[in-house]
Amino acid sequence: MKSGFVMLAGRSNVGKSTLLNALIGTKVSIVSPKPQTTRHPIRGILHDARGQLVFVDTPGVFLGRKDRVSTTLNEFVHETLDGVDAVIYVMDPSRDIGAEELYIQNLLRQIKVPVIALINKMDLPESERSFTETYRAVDVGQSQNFELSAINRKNLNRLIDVLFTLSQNGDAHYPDLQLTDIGHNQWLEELIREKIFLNLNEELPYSIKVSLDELETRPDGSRYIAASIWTTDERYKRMIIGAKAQMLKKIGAAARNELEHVTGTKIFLELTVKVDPKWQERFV
Ligand SMILES: Nc1nc2c(ncn2[C@@H]2O[C@H](COP(=O)(O)OP(=O)(O)OP(=O)(O)O)[C@@H](O)[C@H]2O)c(=O)[nH]1
Ligand SMILES: [Mg+2]
Repeated sequence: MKSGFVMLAGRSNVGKSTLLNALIGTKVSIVSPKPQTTRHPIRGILHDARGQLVFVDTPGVFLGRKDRVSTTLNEFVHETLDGVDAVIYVMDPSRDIGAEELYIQNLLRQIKVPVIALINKMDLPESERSFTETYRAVDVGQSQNFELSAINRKNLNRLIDVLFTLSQNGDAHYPDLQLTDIGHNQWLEELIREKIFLNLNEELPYSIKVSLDELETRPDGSRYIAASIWTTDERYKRMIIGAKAQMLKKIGAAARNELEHVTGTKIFLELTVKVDPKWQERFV
């Protein structure tokens, strides 16, 4: 059987996580319009009669911030570029090439693994993807070029075919029902973090961490979930809670609705906002 490791790389916000979810067919990795949504590498596993492809979704290359989180992310991208069967370099035709794009292109030119250059978001009207031609001209020594839309899932099968041809024969890395390497609890934390990202407008989300405190299935099948939202400053805490706790309610309702939809059970979700200026040092 074929067994391949494929890394998704690219600038923040180009749609790597959306593409991962489309390839796996279920929500493995959270998605938002804000940069640096993905904070830790997350694997999604695709099973097929031909074998198995393990996709690694990575935090987007983001040079704007020099704090600990982004430094760690960029180091991670450096370290993991070697040792995979293929890299999919995801590009967004609605934004011009900038410093981050050049930085990642430079990295990609240095690696020996086959690179697939993929222009995403092709569902956007032409007027909104003004830089399509610029990206078509990109040369990082790629072995293939793709243009598709992760949102409407066009052309994914052709991409999967190519990835299987690039993969080696080998043993499966994961059992055939396993779709991701992140555990249930971590996925819950991620889902709550996604709702924070989607609802808050400020720079704030980068200073946030969600941790699960309690998860209990009650006799009637409903679930009780308690989680903490950690932030670095009282001022941020007030923003997350919002006037009359409206913001926190909105975040909680969005997470609860999605969880009820996915699990088909009633969910009670209790969120508490906590301040710890040093959470980044403790958790990252
Ligand atoms: N129109 C359109 N939007 C897309 C497509 N793929 C992703 N997006 C949107 O682009 C935004 C960023 O998507 P993500 O999947 O979170 O991007 P990412 O590359 O994982 O970003 P980071 O995790 O921050 O590195 C979201 O608002 C997505 O809905 C697509 O094919 N078409
Ligand atoms: Mg992502």
